[in-house]
Amino acid sequence: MDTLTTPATTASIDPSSLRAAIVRKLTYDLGRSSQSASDHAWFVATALAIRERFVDRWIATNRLAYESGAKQVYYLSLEFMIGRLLRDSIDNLGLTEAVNDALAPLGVTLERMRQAEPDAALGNGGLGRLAACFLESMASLGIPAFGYGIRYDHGLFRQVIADGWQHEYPEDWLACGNPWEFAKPEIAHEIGFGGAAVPLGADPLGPHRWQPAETVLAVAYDTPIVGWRGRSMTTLRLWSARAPDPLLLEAFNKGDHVGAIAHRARLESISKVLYPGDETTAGQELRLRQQYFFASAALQDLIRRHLRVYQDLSSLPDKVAIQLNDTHPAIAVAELMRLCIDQHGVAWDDAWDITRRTIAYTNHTLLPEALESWPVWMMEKVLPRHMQIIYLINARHLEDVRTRFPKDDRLVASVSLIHENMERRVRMAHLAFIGSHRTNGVSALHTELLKRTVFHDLDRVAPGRIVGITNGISFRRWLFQANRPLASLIEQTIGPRFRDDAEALAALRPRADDAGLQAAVAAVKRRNKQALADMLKRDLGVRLDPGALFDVHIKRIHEYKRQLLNLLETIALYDAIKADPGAAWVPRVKIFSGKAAASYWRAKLIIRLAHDIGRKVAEDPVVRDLLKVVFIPNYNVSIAEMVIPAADLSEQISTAGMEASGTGNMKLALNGALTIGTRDGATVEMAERIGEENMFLFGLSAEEVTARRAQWVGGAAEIAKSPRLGAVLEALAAGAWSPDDPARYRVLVDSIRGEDRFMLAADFESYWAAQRAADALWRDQAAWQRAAIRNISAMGWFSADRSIAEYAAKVWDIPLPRLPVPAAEPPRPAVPVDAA
Ligand code: 26Q
Repeated sequence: MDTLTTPATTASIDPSSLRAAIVRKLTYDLGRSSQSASDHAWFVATALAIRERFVDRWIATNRLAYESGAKQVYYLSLEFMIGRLLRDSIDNLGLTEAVNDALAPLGVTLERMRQAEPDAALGNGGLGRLAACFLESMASLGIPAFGYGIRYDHGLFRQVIADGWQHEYPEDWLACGNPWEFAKPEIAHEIGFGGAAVPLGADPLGPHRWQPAETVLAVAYDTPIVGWRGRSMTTLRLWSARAPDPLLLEAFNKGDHVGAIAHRARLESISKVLYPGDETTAGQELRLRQQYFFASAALQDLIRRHLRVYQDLSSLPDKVAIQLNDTHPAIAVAELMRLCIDQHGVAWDDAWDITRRTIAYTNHTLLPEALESWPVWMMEKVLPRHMQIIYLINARHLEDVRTRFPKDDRLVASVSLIHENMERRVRMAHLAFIGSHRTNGVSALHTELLKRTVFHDLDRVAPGRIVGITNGISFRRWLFQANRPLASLIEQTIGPRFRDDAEALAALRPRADDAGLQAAVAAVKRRNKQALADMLKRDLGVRLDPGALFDVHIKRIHEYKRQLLNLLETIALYDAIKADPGAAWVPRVKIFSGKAAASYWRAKLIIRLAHDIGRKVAEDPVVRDLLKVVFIPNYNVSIAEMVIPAADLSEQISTAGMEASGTGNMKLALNGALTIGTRDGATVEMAERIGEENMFLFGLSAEEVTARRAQWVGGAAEIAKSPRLGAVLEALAAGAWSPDDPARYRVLVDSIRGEDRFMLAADFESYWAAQRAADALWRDQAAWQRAAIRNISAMGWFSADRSIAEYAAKVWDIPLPRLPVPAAEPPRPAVPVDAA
């Protein structure tokens, strides 16, 4: 089957045959009767039946790529934040109606079944979700691609809040099986650790024999990812660790029963759990082993595939593009060198040429504490051959720098792969930069700052290597599926073209003044807010007024993301309402959701503060109808899909210069929320397209933040100028918001009064003013909805399809395949929104 001519039609799907297939799966694959099947069993049966509809296409897509000699993308990522896949697959195949019709006589609904699918959270946050959106976009654009990662038994922890404190519990997403994946036990690569490497000849650049002390197998599990209109597909190949010997039989027979299996448990621990860090300092040996484990498996896999078709590795850069998702897979640079030289007899210089032309690297952070580096001693212990290779790469790299920039020792030290300080460490960002032909930032501002800071000197040494590719999001998941009523309304207003070409949303802009459309957008929003309120009533027992302004702050909890600034403003607003309860206050619901890294106690304290504030506000009869604070526990992709369509206001308030891009900012604006935010990350580019007058931007710019830092001003001076903030901090420090433990928040207050690294004091007054501007606009509903429509209309550029097209052109050198244009649909009769 040629995917380029696959008709994008679903006319051939007949609900009764689909129903029969689902019941067959339920009966013969699951051994359940349709009378007693649980929602989960129905989900699995449906997933298996749907899977049958795309397996042929998946195999054909792979074969086509293989036979046509097309260049393949391999996206290496330690994280894939997939979420649920049922609706994604059904929608992208155009089967939603057919599935609904198939299920109706069976007494199950798609929605109930959908909720039974576990949320695959093999990631921490933005970086992992981006990887998932990119796989879907590559499938939609017809770019042959594999995502390579780890099949963690336990993804991101489940967050439980007890008495306002976060507790972490393991997530067990595989407990009831995973109907989307195909186990491929025959695809297993050996991954070595430790031991020693000896040269095979006199040339230090020549091949070595590495005798690892231990070996583990990386076993493949494939999940097909369906692209839009089912035109093409990609594969998520996750590796699971398996001990080569299931049991040390000799030890077992000698009576050491536990020891005999402990060996296995140790090796298999590599794929047990997602490392629960998000931009925090941490580096443990297990994480290094995870990184090498999947990078090596990926490279062995793609080399094997390449050599099946092509004779040698010299053509690798023409047929393969490897994208490193941050430095987490950066060891791939040394591993590709090792495989070329030690396993495939390639000479050093050729191997280096192949490596650099094949690999590209995306940087997602500027925070010094999140830039990975590994102690040289640990690298020597775990990966002795790789450490040798890194030394050799470095020696040649520094020799080149010394020749081109004579007598510049500062430059040499700054671009060296080894950081020589108290402890010698390998700088993984440097390794990724030196070992790749392109390094990209994820927004325009972030790219600019990369050139100015972490990669300033490397940029001098290798000018032109750094490019900017602003992140994007999957419109299929974040608009078509998560907000069907809005997507239908848009379709009724401007026609269906935006479903294939996101930029077509621009046609909404001239309609922003249309009172009828404003009312319809408001009605959709109201309906989504009601749905969220119903869910929160059911799950948390809180009652929300869908007429209030829903102010949403959802993302990882981190000091630079400044949930604390939002909470300080909440207290100030509480004080203001108390001081003048009769004023015309806009009723607000402040919704927070997000996880703190398990070891990040200040972030956990911020979560506790949200709960303390929530409780006190809810107990106050004067305030409780005007202000509510809700913390939704266990933030994940599915919660985001509920909250984002219901948001009026999107909080994007990071300290300028610290959020590389943000992608939640895009999802919220696409769903018609107005942004209150700083000029940071991709929010800057959103403002260029949306128009600042349709947003509430405030605060110091990245440059102003840098200048202020240089002056060592601290928070005290700003607090002195803001009686409002002074009062809030005093109350917090005195224990007014934590009477059970008055000292609880003193550390937070002290840091604002002291260094104020995150500029909360400096930005507080302008944030307050921006919030009041939001109140003012809310009172003029027509103006608010006009701004919301302008937001939606300007978001087309932020589709992940555009990001991927840029990667294809600027980094991978892959032409975009021409996919069939869907047949023109007959114009639809206007449907009232509520029937959509
Ligand atoms: C590093 C060292 C040791 C242990 C863990 C880590 C680690 C783990 C995860 C470092 C970073 C991450 C995740 C980073 C992340 O999600 N970054 C976000 O990436 C998004 C996609 O580009 C951006 O939109 C966000 O701005 C950025 O914060």
